[in-house]
Amino acid sequence: MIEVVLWDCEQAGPGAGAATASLAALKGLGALGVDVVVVATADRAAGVAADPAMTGHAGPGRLFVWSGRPPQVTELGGPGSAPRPVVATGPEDWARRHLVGAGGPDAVVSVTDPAQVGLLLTSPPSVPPMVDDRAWTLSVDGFDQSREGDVEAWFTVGNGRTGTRGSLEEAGAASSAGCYVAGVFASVAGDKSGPELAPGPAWMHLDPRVDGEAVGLRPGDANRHRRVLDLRQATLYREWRQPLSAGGTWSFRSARFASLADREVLALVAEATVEGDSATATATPAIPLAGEIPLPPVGDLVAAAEATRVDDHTVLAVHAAGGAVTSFAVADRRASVDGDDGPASRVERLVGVGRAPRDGGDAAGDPAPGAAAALARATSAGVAGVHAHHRRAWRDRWRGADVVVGGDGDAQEALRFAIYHLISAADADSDAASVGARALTGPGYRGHVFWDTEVFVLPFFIWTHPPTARALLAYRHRTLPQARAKAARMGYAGALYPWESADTGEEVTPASIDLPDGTSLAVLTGIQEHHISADVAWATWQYWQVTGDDEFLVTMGAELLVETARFWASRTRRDDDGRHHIESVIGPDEYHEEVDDNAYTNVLARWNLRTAAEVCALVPTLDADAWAALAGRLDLGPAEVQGWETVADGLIDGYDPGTLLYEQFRGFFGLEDIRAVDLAPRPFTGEMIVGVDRLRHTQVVKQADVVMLAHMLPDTVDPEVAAANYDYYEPRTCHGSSLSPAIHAAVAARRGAHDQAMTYFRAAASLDLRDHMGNAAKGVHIATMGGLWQAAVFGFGGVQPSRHSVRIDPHLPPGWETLSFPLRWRGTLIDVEVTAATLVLHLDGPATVAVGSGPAAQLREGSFVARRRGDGWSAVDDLAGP
Ligand code: IFM
Repeated sequence: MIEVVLWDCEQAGPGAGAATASLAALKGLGALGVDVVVVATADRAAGVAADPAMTGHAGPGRLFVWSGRPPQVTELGGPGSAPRPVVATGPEDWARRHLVGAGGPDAVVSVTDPAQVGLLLTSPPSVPPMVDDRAWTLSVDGFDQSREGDVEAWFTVGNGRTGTRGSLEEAGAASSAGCYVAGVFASVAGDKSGPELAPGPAWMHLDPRVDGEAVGLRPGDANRHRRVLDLRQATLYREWRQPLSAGGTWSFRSARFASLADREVLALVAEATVEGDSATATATPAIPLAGEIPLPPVGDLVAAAEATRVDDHTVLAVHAAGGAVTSFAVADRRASVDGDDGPASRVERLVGVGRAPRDGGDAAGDPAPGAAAALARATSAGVAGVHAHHRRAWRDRWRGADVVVGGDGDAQEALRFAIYHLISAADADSDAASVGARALTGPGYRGHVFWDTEVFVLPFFIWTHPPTARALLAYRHRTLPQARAKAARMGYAGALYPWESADTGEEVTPASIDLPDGTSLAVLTGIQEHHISADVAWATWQYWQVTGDDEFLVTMGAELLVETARFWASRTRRDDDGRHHIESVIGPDEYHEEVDDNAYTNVLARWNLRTAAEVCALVPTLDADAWAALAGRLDLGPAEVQGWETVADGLIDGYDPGTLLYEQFRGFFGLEDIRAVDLAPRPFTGEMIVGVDRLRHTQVVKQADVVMLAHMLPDTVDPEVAAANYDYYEPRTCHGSSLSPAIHAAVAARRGAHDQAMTYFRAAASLDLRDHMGNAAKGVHIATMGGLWQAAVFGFGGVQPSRHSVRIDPHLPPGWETLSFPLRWRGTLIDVEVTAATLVLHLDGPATVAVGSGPAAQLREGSFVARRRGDGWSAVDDLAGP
């Protein structure tokens, strides 16, 4: 797919008197989201930039002028349109590095006249062509009812505001179609399982018919059925050809997406043809209109649902139990066209989405006007225009996030699948919702938000798209009152975040769950799993360290850190000997409940207390007035901050310097020492293999617990200690939680234990794609997606932030010939390219970077190289140097 056109205007120039065809093509390319780089000599560049003919270009594609020796680039009409010197060997190199990243082979093309490409692109087919590039697609051929739920989850198209499962347009028996709107939960009075993401209308529904007869996909007679998720364009394609009982062949193509450029817009294009023999030659395929979209049934979750016709569109309103409302404004443009193989029926469907969560959030009242306004925006752009803006938005996101692995196609596929779902999961423009454990890809965990978001998902956004990370932290800031209320209810100060939350930020963890044998099992996580407060604090600090967003620290971050520190100060108990303890908690390993001094909880609580104290000293230097106001509002004085230091110094952490081991909690080493690795092939569920009653008396661990510490606090848990604890706990861990394998991969990769790292990386990579946990149909495990990215970037890439610099110390596993990824460090984009022998960094601005175990160096914009020296790396040299 062409993404950038390099137009060498020296051959057919656009200067004074640009050819009309070229200008029209230029605008056409821009409208399709294609960037154009006009390549001019230095003397002509200024003239080109000033040519009025160049200013009629309205995007979403961008327009640049490249001039050589020394090379510089001007973005016409872009931010600061002055020429900017660039480091690149030529315009193509620059375009790949700055505009498309890895892209596809035909992403950048050079022409002497843009009309050459413009003619190809200005009238795209109504259903965009499917791409067939394994590096950028996930495809499923045929139709297997038993896997359909998994496929629906994998093929979700989402933009953080909405998520639509990849169900067939005509649904079918095996389908659990779902469309969710972030933050819109149904709440049924008396339902002890808490609120649940409310079902939306199946807006992508079509009811294909031939001469009034429904056409359905039947497993046996689907002679060609293929679905392709194009990860780069975030578009789901389908092609289906099937013999009809009356003779002839039904042929159908569709494409759908959730716009990333305008999160309130969804789109679907479908085209059906009947290729007839004599009996069906005149048959008319039909795709019924939006008025026939099924609404979710009125029942427990849905109080009312109605479809009304307003002007030229249909409005589908769903009133969820408890007060949340969604409105979908749907317009179909329908046409009968002459397809290549006979008369075709075509539908172009645009949808505007509005939402009003139960309360809180950023939308209230009637969501219908918002939906109608979104539909009007989409209609004026048209499907092709909406798609162009969407592709453009995704291209920018991939440019800032793509991880490229050379030599390992499976790892590449898994990483791009993970990044696709991460970007699809979160909304940078709103704090009305956060990312649920299965994002918006299925009903798993009812859409509830766990620590998965802060510890597993947020790091990806912190390093690749800070506005999204900030929005997710803003959700925690918005819900501080509920976290304070939970702490107060339990007799503590500060903020105790709910173990599970939904739209309002209240604790929504179920109190119990019903077991198949009719008994009920108490769920204690909502009462005892308190580490989530420190997890939120950790993510807050990570965000500030990596972005340097002082305004966030002053307006939100400091309050989050102070209130969570206050919680820990009140949560500890002081012994007569002056040591502090945290009792009756559940750590990440949920097989052991009600434990005392869980190492993970205590070490993070200590870190939280100390970091909050540091922030109390730092923020006054950033904005004294804002700090005075905050300290006044929170009634915070120096004595309280001093008290945090005392508690932190006294906190027991279970660490034994003799063995280098952290005891997971007090008494853990005295439990029956059976090892998960000796019991059954992992992963397994501890309750099933060990037995519910015995499990808590053993050292079998559900998921990374002490090992999490090594991952999250590498400055506290040094490499030798990390290795000792990994070696102790890894064989005892059964990975009964999907969160575990990727973290083991990251920790093993960081110490250079490549076999273990790759085993766990592959386990995490196949968790959803091979359905290792048996529940992929309920939605993709978004924490695993974030964990995979962390395993690649923090593990194999060896990236680690510190207060003043970013350290990069890669360890490539055998089989990975190259590993490349972009990072955003304090506003500077750093492209990291690793091979066995070299580490190359391209910076688009200044940054303080440490390589290997060396000291930090101040680097400026440019390209730098370090070379492998034994186990480590040399200092960096200027790549352009001798
Ligand atoms: O947050 C996790 C928890 O750590 C283990 N059980 C599943 C939750 C949601 O993914």
